[in-house]
Amino acid sequence: MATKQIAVDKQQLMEFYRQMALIRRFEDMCAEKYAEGKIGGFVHLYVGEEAVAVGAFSALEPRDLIMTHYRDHGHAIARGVDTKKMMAELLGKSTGTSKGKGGSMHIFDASKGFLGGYAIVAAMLPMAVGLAMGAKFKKDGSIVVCIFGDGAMQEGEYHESMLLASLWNLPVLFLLENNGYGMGVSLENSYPLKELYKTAAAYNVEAAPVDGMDVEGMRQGMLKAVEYVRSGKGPYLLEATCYRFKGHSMADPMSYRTRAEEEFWKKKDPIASFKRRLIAANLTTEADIQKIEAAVEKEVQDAAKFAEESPAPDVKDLYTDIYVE
Ligand SMILES: Cc1ncc(C[n+]2csc(CCOP(=O)(O)OP(=O)(O)O)c2C)c(N)n1
Ligand SMILES: [Mg+2]
Repeated sequence: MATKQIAVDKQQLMEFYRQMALIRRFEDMCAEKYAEGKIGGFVHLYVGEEAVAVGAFSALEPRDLIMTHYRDHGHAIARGVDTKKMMAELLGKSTGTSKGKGGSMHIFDASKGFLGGYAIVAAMLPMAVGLAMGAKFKKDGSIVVCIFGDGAMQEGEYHESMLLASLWNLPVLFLLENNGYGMGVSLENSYPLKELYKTAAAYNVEAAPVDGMDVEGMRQGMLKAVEYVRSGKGPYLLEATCYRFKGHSMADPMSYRTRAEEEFWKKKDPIASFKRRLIAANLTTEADIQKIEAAVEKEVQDAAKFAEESPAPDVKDLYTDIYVE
């Protein structure tokens, strides 16, 4: 493995912190705007899972392509999608990433290789396989990363996609976010296997588990997976164990899990624990962290202001960006 890539300098560690803090604060603002009735449709927050996106995407290159599910704000931010355009999209404004026509579940920015949030569980898995087939034909060295949940893993598309990706030796990295729940149903009550990465063996696909609450661990697990896929060895399944601190969507009272379980996971908070590690290793100070938090606060306030002040799409826009004019 390319060890020089693993060595992360102080600046990069602080950047991991900034990105995770930005995602957390952005999500809090989404909750506020949702409560004010300014966001239509569903909003699924990524709070608690920040280390997965930030650690994972730090191992990618700009030419790589990403597809994900509806819990997509954190992924988009970690990929560098503009937070102003994202907030405008959430508020249905014409300045949004998809001119306000996609909303929370469909953040899309082709310039960043970020090919969408998808609302239909597991629907992006076969599409990612198609993209990977394209990458293989083009021989451009890119890989495709497809993010999906433990609930999606139980859909037929997962198994079909693993089968074809393996059979055709495609450059696709399946990144499974195992947060233990699909809506209000626990993995325990819905699947007979705890270690989901083991399902890859049925398709002769290389796989590994990784701690999704640890941003540095995530990066290392991803670097190994990315190197494998990019070198042409075929698909890879990386299972990140994590926990969503909030409900499935904003409309979820979370009556299906105990407060004790939530407390157990909150002790592993990926941002708080990373901050403790950085300070203990003398890599940063409380004052430096405060500076980052202040910059993050400003960015999110600016994003909210931009979104609020942006115009709604025009009625005539109902007839644009569609297949048939
Ligand atoms: C095909 C399909 N079936 C059901 C739903 C309703 N639904 C939305 S999210 C979800 C749970 C998915 O859980 P998981 O894949 O673990 O992702 P997580 O929400 O935990 O991030 C379900 C069943 C849907 N959107 N699409
Ligand atoms: Mg889940």
